[in-house]
Amino acid sequence: MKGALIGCGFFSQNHLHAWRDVSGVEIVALCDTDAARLQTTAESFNIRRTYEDATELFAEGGFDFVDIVTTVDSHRSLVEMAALAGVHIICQKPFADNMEDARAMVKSAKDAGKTLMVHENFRWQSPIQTALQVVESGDIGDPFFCRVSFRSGYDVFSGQPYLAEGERFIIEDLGIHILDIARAFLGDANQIAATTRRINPNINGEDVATMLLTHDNGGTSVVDCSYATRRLPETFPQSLLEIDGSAGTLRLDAGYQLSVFGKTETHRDVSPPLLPWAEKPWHNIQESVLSIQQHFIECVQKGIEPQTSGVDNLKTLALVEAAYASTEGSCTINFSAI
Ligand code: NAD
Ligand code: 89V
Repeated sequence: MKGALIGCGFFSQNHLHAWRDVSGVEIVALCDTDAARLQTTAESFNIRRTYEDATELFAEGGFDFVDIVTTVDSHRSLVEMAALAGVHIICQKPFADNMEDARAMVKSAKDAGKTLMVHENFRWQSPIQTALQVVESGDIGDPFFCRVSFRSGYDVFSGQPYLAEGERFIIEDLGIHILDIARAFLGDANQIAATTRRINPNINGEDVATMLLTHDNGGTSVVDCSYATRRLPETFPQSLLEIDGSAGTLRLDAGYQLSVFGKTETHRDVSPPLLPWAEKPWHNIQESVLSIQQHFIECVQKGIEPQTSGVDNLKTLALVEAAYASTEGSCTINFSAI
């Protein structure tokens, strides 16, 4: 399959390395409004066709799917262009910063009969996948409580300066991943209550958030995230898990240490592999980029719905919107309201 990639910034380099590792896929064209970034990336990855304007990229075509790796404000126009051009779409998170844009993008892909997947990669991290397999095996019985915790003092702003600028920060950028992990373990949620703080005076948005979710199956999740937590060892970018089930417990502790106390009792190191192009501590995220892109291609080839499809992601985005609404109104938000 041939692909085009739009957005040659910080994170796209991981996508491009990972695409090289997906068998049967070739990225044939690149697009970025920033000519210098476009040129450097084209040279690094030896990609001949380059475009500064996405309309020209789609007009010339010659690819089966597009990988959109721009920040959120350009997603709707690019997804709609891609759908009109009749190509499959994988788009980075946050998919949208409002539900109206998100629903419009889902509709455009549906009308075009093309696959639309959101690059929601945290649930694809291999330690999280291993934990999901344990829970799905029934080893700890029916899960009734889940805590997903991401607390770090890592300086994300040097690589991604735009994160310091927006009115919204941690729930929209990072909490979105952690909420998606809670959904992967306990299913859809119908209620959320959230509190936020801004500790770092040099950014505009919130850098600490604590969220309490009620799931449709009666389960409860606590989803907590912070970029204001100086700790040793620094755990960036690990999501730690505490899952209690009717027949046991699962813990994913710092350093990728997985303990299961259920029908079996095991302690395992589930550290992600360091891919040849990856570097610590990002290797956990980088490996998940490869896994999610492989999943996208498999789904397109088999004609099946990806796990984190556009439709599925509406539920994660609704949690993000409800979390902000909860902090604004100091109240619990019921999902029928979103
Ligand atoms: P970036 O600002 O470094 O790069 C974005 C690039 O897109 C820029 O080069 C910009 O010129 C280009 N661009 C913007 N609008 C365009 C348009 N209409 N047409 C063509 N090019 C356009 O941003 P980044 O840090 O690479 O982040 C990109 C996205 O990836 C963000 O949504 C971010 O949240 C996400 N991200 C995800 C992860 C993850 O683990 N899933 C990690 C980091 C970033
Ligand atoms: O995944 C992300 O979107 C990144 C990071 C992990 C640094 O928060 O912004």
